[in-house]
Amino acid sequence: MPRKDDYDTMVYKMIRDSDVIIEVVDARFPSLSRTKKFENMVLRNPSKTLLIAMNKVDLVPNHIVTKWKKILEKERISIIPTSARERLSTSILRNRIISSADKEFFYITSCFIGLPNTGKSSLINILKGRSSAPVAPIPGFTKALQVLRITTRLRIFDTPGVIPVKLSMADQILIGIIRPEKLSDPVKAAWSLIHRIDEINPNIISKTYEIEYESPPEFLEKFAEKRHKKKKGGELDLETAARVLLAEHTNKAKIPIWEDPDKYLIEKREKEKERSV
Ligand SMILES: Nc1nc2c(ncn2[C@@H]2O[C@H](COP(=O)(O)OP(=O)(O)OP(=O)(O)O)[C@@H](O)[C@H]2O)c(=O)[nH]1
Ligand SMILES: [Mg+2]
Repeated sequence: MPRKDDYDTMVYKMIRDSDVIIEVVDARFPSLSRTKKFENMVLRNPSKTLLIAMNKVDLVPNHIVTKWKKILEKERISIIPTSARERLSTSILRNRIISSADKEFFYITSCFIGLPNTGKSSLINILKGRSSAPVAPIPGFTKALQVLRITTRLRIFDTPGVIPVKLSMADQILIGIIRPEKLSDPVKAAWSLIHRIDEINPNIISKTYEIEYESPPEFLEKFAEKRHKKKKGGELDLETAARVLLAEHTNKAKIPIWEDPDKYLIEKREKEKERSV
């Protein structure tokens, strides 16, 4: 498996060679799943265009998607809310890629970048009209660059997802970009997921699983009980329960959770105020 630096270098090269760069972010976590480092590389170069596909909008209520779109457009970024699953706005995306490219050149090269599991390969497959880029509910599924001819004019590069260094482990688990089986301590990872979700929406886990709890460890114990995850001696098998919870979140998006756009705006304004003092 290539090292993180190799992934970064690969993505940098792709951006360098592309006219239009599509950053695919998860519509549930539009702020957390952006990679500013790559965005800035595109924005520094006036001959390149950055489009953000806010994918998986089927997992978020419409009014939240609309709010995020407005907020990010104020930052002068072109946002296209999409759902590869429900084939929403995928032709809009294709047309925007083609219309954004420099008209002088007939051939357009574009690349899809973003965190693992955001739906890059799924979107490309829809643009192409048949499955060509392998897709899986497994973060880090695309391992190497893949070039796909979408039309005679348009070539698209699919890139492996890159995890930004700045993202905390709790946020990586929240966004679902780490394979649950790769976590060495699933119990701690599950606690941290529960804690992080409670911070964003304190009632959503108990509503989803119909379990009342005071703390993440208590939730996991009750969850193990409810799912009959027990060791041979009858003792609760917290490790298996934790893996089930993590897999349901990462692979099936079972808990309806998303970043609050209003909170994002408040925090952003506070940061700007601090900077101006
Ligand atoms: N609900 C929902 N799931 C989606 C959508 N698009 C993709 N997925 C699912 O998300 C998972 C990851 O999709 P991929 O297309 O493999 O994602 P990727 O960004 O190419 O992932 P890497 O190759 O790991 O970087 C798969 O289980 C897809 O079915 C969407 O619009 N909505
Ligand atoms: Mg992929």
